[in-house]
Amino acid sequence: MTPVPSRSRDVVRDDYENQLNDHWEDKQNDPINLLLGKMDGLYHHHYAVGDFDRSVLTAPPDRRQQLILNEMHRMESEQVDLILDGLGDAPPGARLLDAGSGRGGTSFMIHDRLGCHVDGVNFCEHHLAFSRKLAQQRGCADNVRFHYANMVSTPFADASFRYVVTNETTMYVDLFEAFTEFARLLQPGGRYVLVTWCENDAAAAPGTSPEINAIDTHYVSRIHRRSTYFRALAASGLVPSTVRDLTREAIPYWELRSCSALSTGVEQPFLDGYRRNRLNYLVVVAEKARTKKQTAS
Ligand code: GPP
Ligand code: MG
Repeated sequence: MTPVPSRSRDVVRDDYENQLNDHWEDKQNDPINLLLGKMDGLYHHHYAVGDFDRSVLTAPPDRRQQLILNEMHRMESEQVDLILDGLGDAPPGARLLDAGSGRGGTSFMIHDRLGCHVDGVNFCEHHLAFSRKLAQQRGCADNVRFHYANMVSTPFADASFRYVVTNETTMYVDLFEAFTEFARLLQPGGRYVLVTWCENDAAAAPGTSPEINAIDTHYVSRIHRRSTYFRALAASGLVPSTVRDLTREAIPYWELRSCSALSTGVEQPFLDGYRRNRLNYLVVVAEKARTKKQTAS
């Protein structure tokens, strides 16, 4: 197995990225993710949409906490359907970039379901070692590879991917930089599927949402405004074909998670942010625009 390199200045480039890298390198004992992943080997670093089985909240006390965790894991795994639906009928073997691949849950699910050849990028070293080991164990290490790289500046050739996905990772990057990179990597007509939480410009002036500030502090993130996503997509030649606002649907997961003994304190800001419509949960599918020359050939 390729060894994971230690922090490189080409990859972790500035003070903010160093701080972010520290945050993730320090987050190695996170039972709310590890205990869920242990159930079936799919370790996620994203949340979920849709309702939960309310009966878990009134289950006998000795079983209740485990049932809550089971339900959270079911929801987090089903959340990947948002991406799979956005990809549509990807031909087997198509190349796909998972930008910000965490411990690999989304990459493995896409590979298992669609047969895509997946490259995940991440600059958290223990996440990389973890996901590479899982790929070996799952017998898919030739087709699901994890690279030490910054998602806004990857080592891949122009037009080498048919698909790019980001599953709740873009709150860590400059969107103009990231989307320019994704457009470079995509083939003409290639597709980008974005799932993210973002600040609703229509509800709050920049920097004035206490919920958003609390979430940013918790995760060392920089939540972007909804309008910034669309400006950055347009500036990069990525043309949205579908936009889904799933803000209401994002609430139940946080209600359930608030009842878990493993809750981390970030639940209330997410609940308040979504309920007050200051935080939005979006799924966007965008295609790379073709140039005149590409259209003619
Ligand atoms: C938190 O997921 C996810 C983010 C802050 C988005 C970026 C994720 C990357 C791996 C880059 P989590 O599952 O780690 O949060 P929690 O521990 O609160 O469940
Ligand atoms: Mg989690």
